[in-house]
Amino acid sequence: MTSRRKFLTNAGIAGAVAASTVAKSSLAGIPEIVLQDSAETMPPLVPPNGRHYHPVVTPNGWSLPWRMNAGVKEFHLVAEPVLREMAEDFTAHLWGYNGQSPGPTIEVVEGDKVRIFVTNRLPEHTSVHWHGQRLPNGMDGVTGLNQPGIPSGKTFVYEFTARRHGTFMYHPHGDEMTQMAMGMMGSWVTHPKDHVHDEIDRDFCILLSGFDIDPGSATPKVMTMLDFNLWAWNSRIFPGIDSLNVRHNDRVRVRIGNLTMTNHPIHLHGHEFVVSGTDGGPTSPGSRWPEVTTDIAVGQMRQIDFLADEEGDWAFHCHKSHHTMNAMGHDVPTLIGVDHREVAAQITDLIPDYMVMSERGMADMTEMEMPLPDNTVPMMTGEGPFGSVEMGGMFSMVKVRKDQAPDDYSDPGWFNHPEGTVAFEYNGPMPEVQRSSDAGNSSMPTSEKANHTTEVQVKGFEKSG
Ligand SMILES: [Cu+2]
Repeated sequence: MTSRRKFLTNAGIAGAVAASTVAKSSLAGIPEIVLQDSAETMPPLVPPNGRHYHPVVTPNGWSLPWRMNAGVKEFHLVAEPVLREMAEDFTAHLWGYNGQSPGPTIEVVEGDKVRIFVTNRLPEHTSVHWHGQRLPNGMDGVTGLNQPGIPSGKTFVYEFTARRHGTFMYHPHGDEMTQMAMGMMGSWVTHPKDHVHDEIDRDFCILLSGFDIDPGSATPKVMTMLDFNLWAWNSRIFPGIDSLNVRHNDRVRVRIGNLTMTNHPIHLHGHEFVVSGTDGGPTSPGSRWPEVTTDIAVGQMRQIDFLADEEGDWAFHCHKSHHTMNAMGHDVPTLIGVDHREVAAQITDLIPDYMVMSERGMADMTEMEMPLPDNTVPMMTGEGPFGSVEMGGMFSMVKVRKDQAPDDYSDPGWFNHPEGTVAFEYNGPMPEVQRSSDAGNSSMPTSEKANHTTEVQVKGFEKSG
């Protein structure tokens, strides 16, 4: 989590970057390259020029500064290999833009004329597709179809007007499978030119991505089709994903784009939201209904809005339980000798029914007693105020606080529950077990199988009297 002190330091750096890139002396040639070497959440980039808008915050990310050149907003994206800290003690060798994966969020206003210089520092050609935008066909970025690929070392220029407002993405459209598996993608927000957007107090941007990186290694396997083992938000995995920190009664918007190879049902605890926008733009108010989970299909964007009117630390995560786990470490050859599970796997080859891993559920896996290889995050982890959260991957929190200052996005720490509002242990007598014999009138008849009961004895659990 981003500490308050670190966050303020970063606020200073981001402010300086934004100011320096609009220096009048540099208004010739190509815009300077702004790199980001931190995976911390940067504060919103308040527009230094152009039309006013309410900027977004990209958790564990940042927005790209621009320069204004004769009425055109000019950005400079650099496609390049990057080192991305996906969580503490785990850094991946990815490809991205301007120092990080995902690339910086690009924010413009509806009607803005935009020029994006794309410099390719990858070892192969690339291109950028501006997913969801209305633009001239030759600016759509499909290698071979709309343009030649941008060769290594070359810079191409894309020019178009941001014609409609909404949530967009950008990603390569040349050797797409490799380049997206390596983390090349970014968010794009076109703010409306009227101030509809001011109805929102906090606006967050999250890109969903999937990686296949073996424990102990650092480079994704790019040939993987479906069996990804790391599920990321903005190329971060829990417990590395910063929480979304808001003030009580804030109107909160979260824009989520899916550039993985599967769908993600994104679930918010404690509140209902509406889908206020899709890939195609804002939904009409009459078409919205309250939900607590919305499924985001491959290639889609969803914009959800809710009123943060319940204080606390609310889980916010993908509801596919395998997507809230990190890579499993039990089949890693380097662990042989200390890992009883590895032995179990070999025994399983001889005795198929032999089981050791989940005798008592998987919670034991949380705090693995064996040493992990270097550069790896445990499968289920994350220390909360009551113990391990037993999560990984696509999991974060929305922290709602009465005393969060309006412009403060920093982590307020754990929620201080009012007395008597936390689930507690019952210590009284247990009633006798009563079995229901009322099958009802319309139940299906049971089969005529011999009725026998198998009692499972779990070692270490004595029957309580
Ligand atoms: Cu998911």
